[in-house]
Amino acid sequence: MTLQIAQLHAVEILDSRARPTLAVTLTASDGTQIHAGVPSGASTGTREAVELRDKDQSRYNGQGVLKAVGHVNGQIAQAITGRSFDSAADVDKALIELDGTDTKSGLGANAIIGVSLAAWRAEATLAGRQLWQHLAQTAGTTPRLPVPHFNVVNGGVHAPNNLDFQEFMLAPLGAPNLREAVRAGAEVYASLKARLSADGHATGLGDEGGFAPAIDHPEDVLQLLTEAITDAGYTPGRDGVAIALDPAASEFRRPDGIYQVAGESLSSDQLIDRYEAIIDRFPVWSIEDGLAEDDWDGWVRLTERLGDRVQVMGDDIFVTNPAIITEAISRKIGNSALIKVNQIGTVTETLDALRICREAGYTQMISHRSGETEDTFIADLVVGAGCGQIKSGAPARGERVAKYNRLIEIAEEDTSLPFGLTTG
Ligand code: 2PG
Ligand code: MG
Repeated sequence: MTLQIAQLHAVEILDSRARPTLAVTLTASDGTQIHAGVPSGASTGTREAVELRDKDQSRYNGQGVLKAVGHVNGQIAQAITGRSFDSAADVDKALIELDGTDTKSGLGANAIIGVSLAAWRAEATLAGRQLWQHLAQTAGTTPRLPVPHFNVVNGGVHAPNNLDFQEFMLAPLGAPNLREAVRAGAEVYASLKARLSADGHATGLGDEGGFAPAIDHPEDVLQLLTEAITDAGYTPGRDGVAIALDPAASEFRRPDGIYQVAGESLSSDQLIDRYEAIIDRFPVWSIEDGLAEDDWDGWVRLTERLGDRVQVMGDDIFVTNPAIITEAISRKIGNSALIKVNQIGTVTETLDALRICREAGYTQMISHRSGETEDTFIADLVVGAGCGQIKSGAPARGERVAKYNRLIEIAEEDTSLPFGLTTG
């Protein structure tokens, strides 16, 4: 099959946080039109592919993306329209070559990922396949419906409260299927809201649709969450609804290496002790970014101490980068990776990162960003990758729910798809 792109057009749109991002429209030579929306993070890893912002303070406080839009409509369109590609992977290759930098700072990772997402979606459409089927076929994976991880309490840089841990997620590991997992997430979300109100807490939402109560101690949130799970009629734990954390520890580590949690100053080892106590007390099954991205020695000890009890997942530390993940695996850092398409900048490299994890027995979770559009690419990606886990925020707010609803649609399209975690 060949992929011929007749036209490429980007425009500056808004993401879910009122910040500019890109929408890309690709027109194939047969007239088929394909759209893609580009996500954007707030708690970004320093080694992520570079998101190009205009820095023109007269527009959107410098956050405009007109330069990135210009790169799509100019250099990228010139280089790839009218040409015949063997595959979307070849389009990615051309984009990487055209950019010419290690960090995608030439054209901007936001420009590149927009075109890459559109190219993969176009290839699937032209082949007459669902995107998830197409991704599975290309990657040689067995498709699978994932356990959704619903981020129901927001802290850190995603909410204006004093909660240092960024994300508290519900993981309905014991659900028999996707539909019941979604129901569990939504029902516990409702019981959590009722409990927060009853305790006099505000029920305003953070960036990812989770509640953002004025609670300082992560243990107090975990207590509330565990009670909300029971209130909704579920069993807290791996047989029912478990909890996953993303403390996003890079955000509360001081330059002297000390972590600040709820007013306490903790060394890496003291923070690991704290996680151990949390796991003893609460049904936490997964901890993402438990330590900061540059605390590699701490990560080795974190993995040694807790790796056989919980999923020890790297986000800011791995940034979906095949080379960094390879190095981390060789140093026995973590046992799981969070995967975000815009952290690395092309779908091809994302599939590489997933493969490397699979081969090393590291689990993988596909992730949204805190700034999102209504694009549902990641729902198809997680099914196609067959990795069994996704996080896309709360079961509330359109840009979050769009991904979960797409998963429901896929489950309905193919009722033979297996559901749930993989073992490695
Ligand atoms: C994270 C993400 C997504 P951001 O830390 O995992 O939840 O946040 O997109 O702000 O980096
Ligand atoms: Mg994270």
